[in-house]
Amino acid sequence: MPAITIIGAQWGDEGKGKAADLVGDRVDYVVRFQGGNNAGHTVVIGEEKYAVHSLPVGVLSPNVVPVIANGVVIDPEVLFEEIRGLQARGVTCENLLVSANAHLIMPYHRALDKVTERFLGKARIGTTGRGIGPTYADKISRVGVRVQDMFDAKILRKKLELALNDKNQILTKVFNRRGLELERILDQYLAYGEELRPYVADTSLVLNRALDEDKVVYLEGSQATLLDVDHGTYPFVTSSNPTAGGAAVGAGIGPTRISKVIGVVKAYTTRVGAGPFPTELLDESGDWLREQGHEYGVTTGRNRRCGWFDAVIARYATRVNGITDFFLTKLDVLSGLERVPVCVAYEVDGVRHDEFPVTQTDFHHATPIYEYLDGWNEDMSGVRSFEDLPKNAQRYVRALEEMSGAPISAIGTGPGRDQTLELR
Ligand code: 2SA
Ligand code: GDP
Ligand code: MG
Repeated sequence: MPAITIIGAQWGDEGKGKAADLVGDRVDYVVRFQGGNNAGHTVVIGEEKYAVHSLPVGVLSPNVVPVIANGVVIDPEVLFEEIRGLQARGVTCENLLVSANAHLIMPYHRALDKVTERFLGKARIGTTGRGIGPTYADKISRVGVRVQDMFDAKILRKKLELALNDKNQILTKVFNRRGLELERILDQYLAYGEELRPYVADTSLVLNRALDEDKVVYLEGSQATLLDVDHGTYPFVTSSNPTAGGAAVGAGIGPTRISKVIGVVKAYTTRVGAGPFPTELLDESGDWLREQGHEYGVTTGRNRRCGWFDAVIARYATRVNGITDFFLTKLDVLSGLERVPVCVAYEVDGVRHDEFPVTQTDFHHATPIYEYLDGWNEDMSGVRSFEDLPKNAQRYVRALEEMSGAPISAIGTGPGRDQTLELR
């Protein structure tokens, strides 16, 4: 059986958690392949609401093996807290597998993320402050610390000496902060190593063997296409590759193993943190969407910026990810509008752009060209088939499908497990 990838098609928080949970009983492995505890994926099961940050959503399905693969960055303390929190609610996490090659978020990464953001002032990215960027920067600079380093005290000490030489200089001399103590971090991470050891595996080998045995592997993306360090709105991005190509690298499988790429897309758009956002609504319509859609960060609690659906972005996501199917979420949130604006193209300095502009400068100056579709008022939380949706909601879905370049194969009509319409 092939691998299936699920990715965010916009700026994150599209409802990937819910989409991944839905397939829980049909897949064998659910794999996080990039990002870290900057993610916040919500799953609502009956009356219970779960938010997972470091763990894949598959941890909530008893027969699934959850995997944290090589492309992820791990803050061990946060991971253990999350595991303990879930265990207290009866979720065992005992099948969890963690790659020996995943990089570790260290205390100096968190410190540097926070002070850099403060230092940048108005130019800040609006990161989650979890140390994600500095950890990936060290990975690429070849001075990162990996999970397997916690099993070798000598190596860990050497790596920490090298890192702290540099980081303490920056923290104390540039940012006027206190330096960090090597022995303390060493002891802490050696202890984490022992706690993590039972979960550590060659996850690439496990996943490849599983695929050889016709098992279903589900690759669960975090963040989203426009937060991708290569394809997103750089520099207002995260430091990994949340696009579908990143799934192969981050999980240690070949791209030919992936046969399906599901793009999760919201019926409108949100963004957390700084950066350009052409359809953003700074008036009461934006507040209305935030209230109706409960658009607040799952990790940091920040207000999400809200705007109308942007078909240029959806088409771009289809292109850079090779999306085979869309999962359209939160259609229910739009009930109550007389007309629903959809951005079909941009205007930049008097020129129409049907595709994502080549330069960020143009994207910053893009103003949306809207088409207005007729709205609907009916509550759809109890609707269980496409044909039972209000006619104008059906037309809205078909119009988005037409503009986005890939079929919509599922629709979310509420946060619950049963509030999904499958179309094909
Ligand atoms: P970072 O911390 O280095 O990854 O931040 C860089 C940018 O990436 C954005 N980012 C996110 N955007 C949406 N959702 C994310 N996860 C949380 C959630 C966010 C939260 O599910 O709600 O709770 O605030 C997420 N993670 C990173 C971030 O806003 C920066 O723009
Ligand atoms: P993720 O980061 O992509 O997993 O998304 P988040 O969990 O951060 O944010 C999505 C939010 O929308 C969560 O609170 C979900 O419970 C909720 N949600 C997901 N799908 C739907 C839907 O179809 N309708 C409504 N009303 N809420 C949804
Ligand atoms: Mg989220």
